[in-house]
Amino acid sequence: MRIDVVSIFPDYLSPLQLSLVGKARDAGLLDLRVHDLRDWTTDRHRTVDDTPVGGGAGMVMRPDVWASALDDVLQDGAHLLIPTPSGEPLTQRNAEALATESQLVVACGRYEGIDARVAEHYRARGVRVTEFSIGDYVLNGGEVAALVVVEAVGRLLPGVVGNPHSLVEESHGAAGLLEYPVYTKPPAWAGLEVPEVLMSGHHARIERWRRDQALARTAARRPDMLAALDVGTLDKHDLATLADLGWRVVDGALTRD
Ligand code: JEE
Repeated sequence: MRIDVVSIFPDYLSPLQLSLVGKARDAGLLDLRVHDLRDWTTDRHRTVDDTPVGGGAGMVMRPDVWASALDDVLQDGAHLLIPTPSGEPLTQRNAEALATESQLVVACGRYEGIDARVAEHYRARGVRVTEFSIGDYVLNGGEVAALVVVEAVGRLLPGVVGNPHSLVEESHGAAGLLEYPVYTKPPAWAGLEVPEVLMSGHHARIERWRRDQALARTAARRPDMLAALDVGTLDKHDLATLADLGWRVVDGALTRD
């Protein structure tokens, strides 16, 4: 896969040389190229922004400079990704789909964002364009979102994760619950014990304990995920655990008491 990232702060993307994504690059699975948008400016001051039409705070990135850059970088069949606070949430499902693409181009805006006609223009030309957000908080630009999407996609490329079993486990575990807590040695540390059941060697009891932990964590931290859960994936013991946590099935969906 080829990924191009275009930004006025290309140095912000230097973490991509490291660790997991760096391994994908070294292995030749990922051709990652970072570009400076200002290389496509033509004026003496290398201007990339202008005032918002209709008024308002801040500056907006000019469509002409962006189109010069994107016309050069986009290959046939590319998927253009535009981070924006008003985008659709980036999910593991999106990352899995993006991992099958031949080229991703991430257009990192700054200021108040990129002139909306850029997305419109490339859609009209038949380019797949996704405006996405990494969460409900406001960043200063798209660079951190580019790091996030490159890491999320990069680790899914065949041959990148050291242990392919962990990816299989992920697609199962992604059955709509948060993960159970994990422990390593020593069995006692800082006055805290590893839960007894994990040392029992009793596989069925361990599985049940982990499932209950996942249910309790999800109830406490992500009640939205419980409410959206397919109740058909829950067994009798799950429902008993959830009842103890104050959740029951009403009209085929989990509801808080
Ligand atoms: C791309 C510029 C900064 C700040 C206006 C009005 C928006 C843009 N999850 C995410 N949070 N933030 C981004 C993101 C931020 C960006 C750009 C992505 C380009 N900025 C910027 C403020 C505003 N605000 C009030 O509502 C919130 C616009 C992002 C992602 N992905």
